[in-house]
Amino acid sequence: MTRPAWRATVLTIFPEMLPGPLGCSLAGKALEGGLWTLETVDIRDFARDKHASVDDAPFGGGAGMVLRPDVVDTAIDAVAAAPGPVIYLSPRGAPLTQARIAALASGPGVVLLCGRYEGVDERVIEARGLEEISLGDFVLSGGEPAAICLIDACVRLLPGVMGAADSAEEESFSRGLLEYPHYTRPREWAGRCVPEELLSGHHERIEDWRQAEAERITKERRPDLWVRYKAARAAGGGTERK
Ligand code: 9WO
Repeated sequence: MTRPAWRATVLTIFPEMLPGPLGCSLAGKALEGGLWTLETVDIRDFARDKHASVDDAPFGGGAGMVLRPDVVDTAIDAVAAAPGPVIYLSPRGAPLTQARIAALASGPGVVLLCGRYEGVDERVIEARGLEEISLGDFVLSGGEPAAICLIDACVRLLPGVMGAADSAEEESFSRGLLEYPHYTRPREWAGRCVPEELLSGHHERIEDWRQAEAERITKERRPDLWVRYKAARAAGGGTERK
């Protein structure tokens, strides 16, 4: 028995935004190669009236429009057979982590609801028990670019998408540290030399240097990650995720 390809289902009023950048490069090749599949669902197809309105003015007043709960609910019904959790991408969501990405990528797929305007009526979020996820503390004009980012992060982890070299030796966040610096030819550029350790050819010395640099950069730039890394290491979880 071979399991079906990982599936991304995207609910949006701008289906033409997909696959977008996911049609290029690594993700695009994997899509063409059938390693994952993409279904876009136009929320507007589930509008009830003849004007196909999906949004309305907010109760209580204020600027902008809100996506109607009945329309969004019907659109979610239409993808009931789609595999994976239904996630609403919003700045109010729980911060997305590499650990959540890894969990989603190892599952059957994901259903992503993309809001527009000022958002989605709160009642459909409650009634559906939607998981809300944020990529960071900023506001987009809609959830679609965030959906594209989330899918990209999952797809690169799917078996066969990236070279075995990369997938085996996990990067940056999986180890709980930021990435160490990278260098390529030329050995000297604009008066700057490649660190001597990397030219030494001594595998252990190179690994030590990279580990020290990853720690230095994490300490400097992300004291929050550094605290967690140290705690995980103290607890004996050398490969602890999150
Ligand atoms: C717009 C707005 C306008 C006036 C006052 C308050 C407001 N809130 C918003 C808003 O948050 N709009 C969102 C637009 C509604 C959901 C879809 N949109 C969205 C998703 N913007 N940014 C994201 C997002 C998703 C994931 N990670 C980062 C940002």
